Amino acid sequence: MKFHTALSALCFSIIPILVHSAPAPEAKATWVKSGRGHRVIPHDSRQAKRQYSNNTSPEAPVCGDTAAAVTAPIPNVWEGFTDQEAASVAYWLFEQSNLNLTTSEKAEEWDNSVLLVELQRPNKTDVVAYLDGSGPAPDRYAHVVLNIRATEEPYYADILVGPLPIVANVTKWQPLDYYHTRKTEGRVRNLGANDDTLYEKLLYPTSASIKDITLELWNGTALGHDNDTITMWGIDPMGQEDDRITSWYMFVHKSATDFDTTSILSLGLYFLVDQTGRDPSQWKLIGWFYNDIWYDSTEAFKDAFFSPGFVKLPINIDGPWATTDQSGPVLPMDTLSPPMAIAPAGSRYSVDVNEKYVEWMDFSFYVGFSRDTGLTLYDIKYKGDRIIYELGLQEALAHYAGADPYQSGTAYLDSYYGFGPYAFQLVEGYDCPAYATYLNSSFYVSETTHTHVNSICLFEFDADYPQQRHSTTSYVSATKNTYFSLRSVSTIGNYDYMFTYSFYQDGTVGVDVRASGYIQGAYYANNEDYGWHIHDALSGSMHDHVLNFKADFDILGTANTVQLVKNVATTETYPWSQGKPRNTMKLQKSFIESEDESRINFGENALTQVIIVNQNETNKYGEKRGYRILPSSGTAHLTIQNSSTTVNSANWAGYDLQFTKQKDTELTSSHPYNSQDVNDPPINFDRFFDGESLVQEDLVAWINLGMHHIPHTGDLPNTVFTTAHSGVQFMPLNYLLGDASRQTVNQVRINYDAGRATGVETFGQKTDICPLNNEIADVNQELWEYVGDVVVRKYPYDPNHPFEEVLGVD
Ligand SMILES: *[C@@H]1O[C@H](CO)[C@@H](O)[C@H](O)[C@H]1NC(C)=O
Ligand SMILES: *[C@@H]1O[C@H](CO)[C@@H](O)[C@H](O)[C@H]1NC(C)=O
Ligand SMILES: *[C@@H]1O[C@H](CO)[C@@H](O)[C@H](O)[C@H]1NC(C)=O
Ligand SMILES: *[C@@H]1O[C@H](CO)[C@@H](O)[C@H](O)[C@H]1NC(C)=O
Ligand SMILES: *[C@@H]1O[C@H](CO)[C@@H](O)[C@H](O)[C@H]1NC(C)=O
Ligand SMILES: *[C@@H]1O[C@H](CO)[C@@H](O)[C@H](O)[C@H]1NC(C)=O
Ligand SMILES: *[C@@H]1O[C@H](CO)[C@@H](O)[C@H](O)[C@H]1NC(C)=O
Ligand SMILES: *[C@@H]1O[C@H](CO)[C@@H](O)[C@H](O)[C@H]1NC(C)=O
Ligand SMILES: *[C@@H]1O[C@H](CO)[C@@H](O)[C@H](O)[C@H]1NC(C)=O
Ligand SMILES: [Cu+2]
Repeated sequence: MKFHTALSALCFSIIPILVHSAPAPEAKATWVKSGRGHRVIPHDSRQAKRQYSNNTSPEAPVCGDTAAAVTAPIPNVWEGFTDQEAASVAYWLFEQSNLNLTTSEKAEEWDNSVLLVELQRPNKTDVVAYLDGSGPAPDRYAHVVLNIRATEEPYYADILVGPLPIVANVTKWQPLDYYHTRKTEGRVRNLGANDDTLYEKLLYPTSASIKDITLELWNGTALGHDNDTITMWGIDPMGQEDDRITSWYMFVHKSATDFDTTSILSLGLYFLVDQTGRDPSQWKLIGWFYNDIWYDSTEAFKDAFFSPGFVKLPINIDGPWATTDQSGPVLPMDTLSPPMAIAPAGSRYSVDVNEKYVEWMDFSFYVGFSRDTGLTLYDIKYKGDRIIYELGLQEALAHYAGADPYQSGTAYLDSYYGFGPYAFQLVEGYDCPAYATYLNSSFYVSETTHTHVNSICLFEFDADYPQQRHSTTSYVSATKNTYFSLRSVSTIGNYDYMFTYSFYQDGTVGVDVRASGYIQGAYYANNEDYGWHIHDALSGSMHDHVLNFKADFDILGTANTVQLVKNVATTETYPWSQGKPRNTMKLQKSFIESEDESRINFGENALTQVIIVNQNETNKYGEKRGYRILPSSGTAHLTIQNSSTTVNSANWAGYDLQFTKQKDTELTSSHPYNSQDVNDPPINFDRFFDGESLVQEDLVAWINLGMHHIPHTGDLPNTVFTTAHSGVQFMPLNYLLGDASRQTVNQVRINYDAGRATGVETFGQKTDICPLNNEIADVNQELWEYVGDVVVRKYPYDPNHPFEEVLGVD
């Protein structure tokens, strides 16, 4: 989450490094590439040896088959703009002389520019009518974010342009703030408008003023030269107390290798500046902090530093310890190819690539993608009924703490940087199985559309355990656990978040987030109470990750209620207990009546079940049909109460689960510019809670996943996905009359008697498999097809020459 502050949110200096350690293998002549780069293995390759049953169809399936084609029942109303649409909006904006826009390429700190042109997703009220066939397709509007800097008080402006298509002299724009809790015509102050000047006029001169000290401590300088070996990182969010804008800066070593190591090379010297306003002459240094001692001037710091007895602390130096390449002795047999997943019959799901619509077994859904939050799933249906209207990330908070002011002041709200722009191409065979189907994602930046090819993957996977089994003295039955996943990874600065949405044959839907990449380490001095000492002068700085997801449930319609069912210890006397009390347990069932009681935690000892039910949809036994929300891996909400750092900008972070009545005006729990005004942010989630009834209403669940992360030596060089994992599941509860997974034929019953199998029932499974011989060798070949970005210029836009080869756009 850490960026050099001089980089704007839309800078792309952080591109994954692909280290080519071996020459590209020669492409083999037998490989036929399909349009999407998926392998098509010739049919005359070696046939699979083993046949498992007699159900052999005459046509052998093909390995690496992409998803079957399907046509979405209705067009995807959440899908982003076509190149043409985005270009037309960009043209129109630049024609509006009152907006006084400068193209991003030319824009400097005192020019207005366009930061975003994106589809404004339509209101649920309009979409549901359309989905259900009782209303027209919703109008399309553009959500535009302007960076207004040709003024003393720079601000970001959310505006709405439309309806589309653009009609000259007819199309209008209006402020967009109907889903903000603070009504300021969509305007949010921009605290980063002066970033370039700030380095030039304040930070480098400050660093230069103690050049003698930086040279003596670290043999380096931070002066803004290419040969600087150290640099300065500012806190996010900036200090915003008493109408002053302040920031702490920390010295760090720049990476001395090609690896992204800077976030673990802190040097332990900090300074505080007042950077309020746009006039550099008003900016000033407030003081220095080193080894737990505060100096209120540069002079005081220098006097102390050059006095006898000044304690100089050790430093963090880049080296092999910080790089991720293979190191250490090769483990026994580890050079042999490990087990790998294959799809022996090709894909078993269908995708409408144009509409980003997916069908797998009894599930279907649409995929949306946005700059702020990346992937969102819409209109998730199970067995023909919508169960969730919208499911997606809202915001990710990484809230640090420490005895030093840098860690104490850091609480990243990552939608500021955007999950969309950082959802890079996935690595086939590593991020997703090699046979997965891939979709592209696109986002607008600087009058271009960037496409990250193959940045969303879809695949079936076989869990390493069956979903059902039972043994008796005469038979054993077991069912394969095949599930379906949709995945993307967003690398926000030093950290990589992997988001996975999974669908299971019993009707369960899962959401998982995993974290990897480089930690933001703290300088170790005096931080014993805030982390572990994990390298020479490095502390694994404690922090809470809290990631908020919106799940707009529609269980058999929109009239839903949250039911709580709690196991409680009790002492009961029963008619049969002959007057003797018995210490036992029973259920306590209740409903959440209103938003006054809808902010809850999963609770101690997993005693409480949280279920979204439709009270009017009971099954034949009179039980309400519903979906239960349960953690599937640890979850977390924010430890800190009433944070001094985030103030009102992350009020969604304090509970595991929060329920509100769905409203078009309460669209998102967070706003990407909440960090710009933490006291009075554009969206203050607390304001959603105004006592409304939640009984048989359209409900939204705001669910927090997260981890209390205290990095230890095992987080070096990178945190591992293995344990940095949080997950939640939505499980059908009394929803159907039995377990839906009985429908799969991928189960077996083996009868046996007297030590022999007497019958094997495989329920009509087909076991044809495609030839597998080239599978493993091909995976490495695929890695050479990693391409990164594709960029389409929107202004000026030339449909005949749409592509610009740009990698690492700055
Ligand atoms: C295939 O079918 C034949 C004839 O029906 C049967 O004898 C044989 O056991 C079957 N093989 C398998 C593997 O099921
Ligand atoms: C328009 O923006 C330019 C900078 O790009 C600025 O100099 C000028 O004053 C602005 N004009 C108005 C009318 O705001
Ligand atoms: C839009 O209005 C301007 C000025 O009022 C006029 O010159 C132009 O022709 C109009 N364009 C269209 C497409 O009507
Ligand atoms: C200090 O840095 C300079 C220039 O980067 C380098 O040439 C020199 O070897 C360094 N000295 C030490 C003691 O590391
Ligand atoms: C670093 O670069 C600056 C400016 O280009 C130059 O003046 C200085 O001598 C260089 N320092 C070293 C140690 O190479
Ligand atoms: C992804 O983008 C690339 C490059 O523009 C294109 O060739 C490919 O067809 C796209 N894939 C999909 C699934 O749309
Ligand atoms: C739903 O059930 C409640 C009683 O639980 C009843 O009052 C109400 O009319 C029902 N609504 C519908 C739409 O059936
Ligand atoms: C939160 O902290 C601030 C500053 O310490 C204090 O003024 C405010 O009353 C606190 N609010 C709550 C709800 O505790
Ligand atoms: C969406 O709903 C909001 C809040 O009711 C309303 O202000 C806005 O105009 C609606 N948008 C459209 C396109 O109807
Ligand atoms: Cu972490």
